[in-house]
Amino acid sequence: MYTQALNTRDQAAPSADSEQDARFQARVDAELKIEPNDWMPEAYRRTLTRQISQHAHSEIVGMLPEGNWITRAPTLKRKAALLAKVQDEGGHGLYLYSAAETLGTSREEMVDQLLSGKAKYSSIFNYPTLTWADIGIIGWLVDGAAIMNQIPLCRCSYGPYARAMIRICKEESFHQRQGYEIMLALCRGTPEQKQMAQEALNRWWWPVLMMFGPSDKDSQHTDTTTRWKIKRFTNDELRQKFVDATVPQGHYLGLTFPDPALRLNEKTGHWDYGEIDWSEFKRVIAGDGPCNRQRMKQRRAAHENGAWVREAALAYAEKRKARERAAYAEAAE
Ligand code: FAQ
Repeated sequence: MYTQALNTRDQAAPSADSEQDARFQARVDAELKIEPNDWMPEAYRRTLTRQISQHAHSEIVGMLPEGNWITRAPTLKRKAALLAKVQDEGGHGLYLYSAAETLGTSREEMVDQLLSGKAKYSSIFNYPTLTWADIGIIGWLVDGAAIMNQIPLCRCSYGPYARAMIRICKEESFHQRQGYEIMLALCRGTPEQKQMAQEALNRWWWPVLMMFGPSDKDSQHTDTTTRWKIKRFTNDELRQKFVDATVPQGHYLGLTFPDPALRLNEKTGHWDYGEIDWSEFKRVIAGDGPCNRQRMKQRRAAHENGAWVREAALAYAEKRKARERAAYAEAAE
């Protein structure tokens, strides 16, 4: 474990109508935070570990599509911003693994689940970054969608997750702006640059809408996670908020969205959009997207190549501990 071991798994899950369950739900309903050493239903612990670890894996795998462009960024300024952004994503993964560890699963176990293909990560990171405009699109749309989904998570009932999300959202906001600024530069540039921006939007728009998860009627976890105030909005509610916020931004860039059904509904005030191809979503999360195999191969190689760093860090920590123990013993004599 990389964090202090705060908790172990509950041995026996109490029945759904137990007094403990009722007290727990009352705390959640009163908007009190649940902390690592508080009693919690086993299913709450399990679903939070699932969601937070998937979120951590998404940040880590999410470094790959953009990492692909660090050596090819068009200017020094763009390279510096992209490097900082990709490093932030690595940092987000680490805060999130730490938050998940407070629920009793070690980071090693979570990483093993990712590398063995058991754990999911966001579908969006299985699409290729073919041109520089894709880097603009990832910032504008992927980080934009991430913020829409993650701002409500700052109010999540589980304290360590909620607190991690506050810092993450601040950083995501910079990521979104740098992406939109790349898009602005391309759209105000040459006709070829504008065309590159349009083509990137055409390729990424639908996969970004899929990031919010299956439609509410197919979502397995939303009912329980909203009752426990982990999620505050459903997948479809967040998707709609994202479409409403993003379409005017795209129009300001002078771009068109690849959806003939997209129109402002005068009655509701929302942008109506066309049918999402859920068969594509299912294929991608089942491991058969355009880049799934490549992403996992790269992650496994990075993990193996980093083994010596982990060993060296552990050996150094042991040495420091031994030195501290010896100093205490000497002082006590
Ligand atoms: N991809 O019942 P629901 C980022 C799975 S971070 C893959 O609706 P839930 C930053 C879901 O896990 C992006 N799988 O599930 C960045 C479940 O499978 P399971 C990640 C998906 O949990 C930017 C099953 O489908 N963000 O972008 C996806 O209530 C730029 C049924 O679904 C988070 O993780 C998907 N898109 O709602 C980094 C935020 N959608 O576990 C680099 C936290 C659903 O039963 C560059 N997570 N599934 O096997 C959440 O808010 C939720 O977990 C949802 C899914 C909304 C993702």
